[in-house]
Amino acid sequence: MTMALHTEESWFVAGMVKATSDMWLKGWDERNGGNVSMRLMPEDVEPYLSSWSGTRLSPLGEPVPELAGQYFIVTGTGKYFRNVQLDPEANLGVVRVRPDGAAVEILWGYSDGGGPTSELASHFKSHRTRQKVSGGTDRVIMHCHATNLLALTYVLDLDPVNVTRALWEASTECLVVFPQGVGTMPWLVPGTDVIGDATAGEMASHTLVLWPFHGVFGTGASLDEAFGLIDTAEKASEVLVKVLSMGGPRQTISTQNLIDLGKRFAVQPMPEAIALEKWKLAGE
Ligand code: 2HA
Ligand code: ZN
Repeated sequence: MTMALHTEESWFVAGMVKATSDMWLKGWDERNGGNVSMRLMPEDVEPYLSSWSGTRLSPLGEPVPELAGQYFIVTGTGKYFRNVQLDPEANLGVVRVRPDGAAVEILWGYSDGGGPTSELASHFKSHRTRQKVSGGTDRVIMHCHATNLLALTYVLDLDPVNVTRALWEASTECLVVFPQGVGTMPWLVPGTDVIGDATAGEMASHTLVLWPFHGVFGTGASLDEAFGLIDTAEKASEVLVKVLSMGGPRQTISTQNLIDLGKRFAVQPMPEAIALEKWKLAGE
């Protein structure tokens, strides 16, 4: 007889605990701020399936039939990232999308009766888009309130090309880590299908999407990749906030420097952001 494995000891629960704990310690996820989802493959869930007895359903606002049958581990609605490590089973859940894509089955977790994040529409619509454009490689969607990225949305001209160029110049590694640049959108009400559609639309051509005056969405093949992406953009934003606070840049990375970087690291930088001569603040 084989013993059922404990879900709390799985690599995916351990990974979510580490990601949410690190995000809390970074100061990106006050109170119940932020949410993370990761696609689990059949071989990831197989050792645990027989121990999952959950039968609760949680409906989706708009169906996502493209994700039918897929498994995800998702942070819970209203949950505090700082508490995930204390009780993963109450703060996280594993769900499977129903065959019609109109609801998810809660297989494990949300043990106090909760459900998946209020931003599930943005997550699932973004998963749908990233699965298409990455050929299935991208498995993580991560949302948080990264402080300096959020602060910059109050002063930068929010055109995606402008934001991309400003961040690329704020730290040398940025162009290499997000060559496709940063997507943006107008302020929208969170927790809706409207913001979900806008986010997923930007995710078609960017791995990072800014929600003005709110936060950021990032994607990647793993929790490390999505976290590292947001961390890199947030670090550059912190530098830029300091530079602006010192009166603005007196010198910077040049267009030729950016082109050379792209060549050395074999990435194709967003052409419009290479072509932009000078990024600007809002109203300039
Ligand atoms: O989960 O961050 O955008 C709380 C939020 C909503
Ligand atoms: Zn948020």
